[in-house]
Amino acid sequence: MERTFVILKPNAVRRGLIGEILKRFEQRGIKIVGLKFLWMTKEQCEKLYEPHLGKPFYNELVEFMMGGPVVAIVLEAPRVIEMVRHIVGATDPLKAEAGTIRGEFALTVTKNLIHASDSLENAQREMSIFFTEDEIINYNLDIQEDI
Ligand code: IDP
Repeated sequence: MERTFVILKPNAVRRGLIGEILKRFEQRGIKIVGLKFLWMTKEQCEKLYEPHLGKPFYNELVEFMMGGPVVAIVLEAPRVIEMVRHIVGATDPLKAEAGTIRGEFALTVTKNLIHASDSLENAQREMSIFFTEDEIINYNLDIQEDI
């Protein structure tokens, strides 16, 4: 079973899209195993976006991500990293397919509503910034036999 890390960015919270986005993961049969509502510290933000340090959009991105509360989520399912990236859509909302979260609700690249890990290595690195291992909850979904 694979895990991935997701953040609902501050504009997703401000626009009242928490439920809409969580619904899309739940209805797909993906299990929520970690969930936190928080205001990111500068340290957390810099760690999360460390691979982008020095890029032209870095400062704008960090400022935006620290401009309001976010929802940090750990999801669990088979092949969940790729599955969630598919549900989220392309980084640039202009290129995100219709039916994806970004394809339906996002307009600009910086404010593309949601972050989702792109590899096993990054998923582990990113979730460890926000969750300790004992904050990840182990339980069974009722639907598990049927997905
Ligand atoms: P991802 O979120 O789809 O994985 P990444 O390439 O990891 O995309 O970039 C992280 C975040 O940085 C993106 O979600 C987006 O908010 C921002 N970003 C990436 N590329 C650009 C850009 O060219 N201009 C402005 N912001 C960007």
